[in-house]
Amino acid sequence: MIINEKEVLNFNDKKIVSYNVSFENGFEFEILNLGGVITKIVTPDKDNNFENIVVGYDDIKSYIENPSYFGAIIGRTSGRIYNGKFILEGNEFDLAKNYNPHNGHGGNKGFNKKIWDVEVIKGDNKVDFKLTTKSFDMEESFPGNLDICVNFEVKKDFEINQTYTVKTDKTTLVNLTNHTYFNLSGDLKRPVTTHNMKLDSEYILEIDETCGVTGEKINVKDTPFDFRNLHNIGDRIDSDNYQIKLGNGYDHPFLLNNTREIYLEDDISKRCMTINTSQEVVVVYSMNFTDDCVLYNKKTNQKRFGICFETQAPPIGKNMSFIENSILKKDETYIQNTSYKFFIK
Ligand code: G6D
Repeated sequence: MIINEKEVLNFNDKKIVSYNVSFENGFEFEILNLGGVITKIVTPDKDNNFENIVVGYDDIKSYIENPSYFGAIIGRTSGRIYNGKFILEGNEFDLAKNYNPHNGHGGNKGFNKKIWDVEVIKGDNKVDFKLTTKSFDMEESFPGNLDICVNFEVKKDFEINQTYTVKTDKTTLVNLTNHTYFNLSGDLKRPVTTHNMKLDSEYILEIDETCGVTGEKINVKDTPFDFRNLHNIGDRIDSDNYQIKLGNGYDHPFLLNNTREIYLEDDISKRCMTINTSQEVVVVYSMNFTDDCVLYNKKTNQKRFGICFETQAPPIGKNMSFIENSILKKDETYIQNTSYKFFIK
């Protein structure tokens, strides 16, 4: 295996560094210290063409703003916190309403904007990329000093295991995820509407017209959200379903059943992946909006060119619904895992 560290940008006197591992079998992974952004996951298609299966920008400078959170670690919290406020132990906290009228993805300067410390630990047929950082008391108006570690164990046999660990010195909210957009066609050849997905989930969390979670569940039976059997992603993505219209596609938290496994395949390249997680929810986001940045396929039309599986606790909805799922107390350790496995059908 070849491990490569490279300064790719100097921004405000901060070094943006990429960390890359490529194995003898062609599997390749690359991550930035900026936001823990995954810029490359390279796997073979049925004809052994090795191509990138994550969405990314053409110009590395686009990752400074990264309006779509490509590949980034999301925190302190994921998704929207309804009305950008919460009450914890009798104290009210007012957050940035960057997802007006809600707070989203940790606020104006969430974990996707941090320059993480990166330790590269070489093992037998694997490399651990150990990302650590701190978040200080009242940073983005959240209480508590946090020590955060996100470890990416990248194994030669096309596997990536993420472990998220957080400790706090006072009761706070923590709900981390990864915001990688996957596209199994390889090098963004085709939109993900050509992919098929299987997801063991009977309920989604209802969103309202502000895309905030209402606190109610909706059974997926006879809806475009039923992926309990393998189903094409594009088939119902623009259907006349109220929740689909509110999200402008898929942008909903799915409550995972006990298997907590998601399967994605591309019938043309025959690339497949499974996601397994300790988390109780996955927000499936079908890239329903585009930002103005150019992708590495030199295109700006990004709509539906990626799909995110934001494994997490349920977003905090109306009337602080689900807040208990994101509370971390001083004597507790937040620890969650999500793994990716890539293979050919
Ligand atoms: C949109 O509503 C979606 C979010 O879920 C997503 O994370 C973001 O775009 C990138 O706001």
